[in-house]
Amino acid sequence: MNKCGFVALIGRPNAGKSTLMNSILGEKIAMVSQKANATRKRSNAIVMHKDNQIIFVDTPGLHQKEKMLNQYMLEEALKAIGDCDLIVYLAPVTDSLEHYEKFLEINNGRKKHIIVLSKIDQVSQEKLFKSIESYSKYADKFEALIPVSIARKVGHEDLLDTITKYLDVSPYLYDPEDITTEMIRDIYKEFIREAIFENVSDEVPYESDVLIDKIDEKKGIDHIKATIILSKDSQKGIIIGSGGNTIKRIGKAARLKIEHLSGKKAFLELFVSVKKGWTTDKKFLEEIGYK
Ligand SMILES: Nc1nc2c(ncn2[C@@H]2O[C@H](COP(=O)(O)OP(=O)(O)O)[C@@H](O)[C@H]2O)c(=O)[nH]1
Ligand SMILES: [Mg+2]
Repeated sequence: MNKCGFVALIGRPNAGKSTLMNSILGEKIAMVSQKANATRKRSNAIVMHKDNQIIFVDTPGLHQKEKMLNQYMLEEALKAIGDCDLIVYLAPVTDSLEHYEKFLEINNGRKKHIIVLSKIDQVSQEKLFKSIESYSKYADKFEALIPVSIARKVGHEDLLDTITKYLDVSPYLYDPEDITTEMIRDIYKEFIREAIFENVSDEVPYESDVLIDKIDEKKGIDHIKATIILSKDSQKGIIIGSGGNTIKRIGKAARLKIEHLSGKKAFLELFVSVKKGWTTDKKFLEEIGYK
């Protein structure tokens, strides 16, 4: 009698959702960044736990929707709530209850949820207990509250056991050998975007995207061509850097992530192209997959 179901990871940007998903999977497939709003699309990880299959759906996070791209990102999170069997709501232990209350409003009792208090390595025991206590006010709203630290690898087993408890008996939906239903090109795209977030600051990462033009799988080495899309001409110099230094660093960082996942050598060729104001260009957003 195995269980199987979809679990949406919901929480504000930077709560640690992507980190948690990667850490549970033990493979890195979702991008993690110190900067908020790095995750744009839903992605998933298929995790086998004691013969049960949990499909985690990582989301861009709940946030205000000013820009069209942000609006898309919020909708992605809402869709994940609609499609899942259970929500894991991530709250950094230092957050006030305000974010959680907003989530309660959005979810409106539609789906059951477990609260994960994340980043507990950042506070004292005393602060942790205080935080747990503050959530007890809403004890009738959530199924369980689990403190987790990815940095200290605390809470995983407990979380997976608890999730399993709230899933239904069901045949596996995916091959237990698979780790994700993502296309490899979507994962590579996220690796390059993550490398951009790591290497350039200010608005450039937010106003850039990546298109994978070609993946040529050759014996012993994969040849990947990708284009970095920017929204202003002035961003070109920033991405390329003096003597091409920045784009070289981006390319190297992304290549290492790709090689780590594929277990193979990779040759990554990066191009740069400017598409003025793309983050508010509905047609172009659709063209590159934000439908
Ligand atoms: N100290 C600490 N930092 C964490 C933990 N989990 C995530 N982070 C950091 O929090 C930041 C945001 O993480 P990310 O997974 O991208 O958040 P997301 O926007 O919710 O997907 C990153 O810099 C992570 O390294 C944790 O358990 N402890
Ligand atoms: Mg994320």
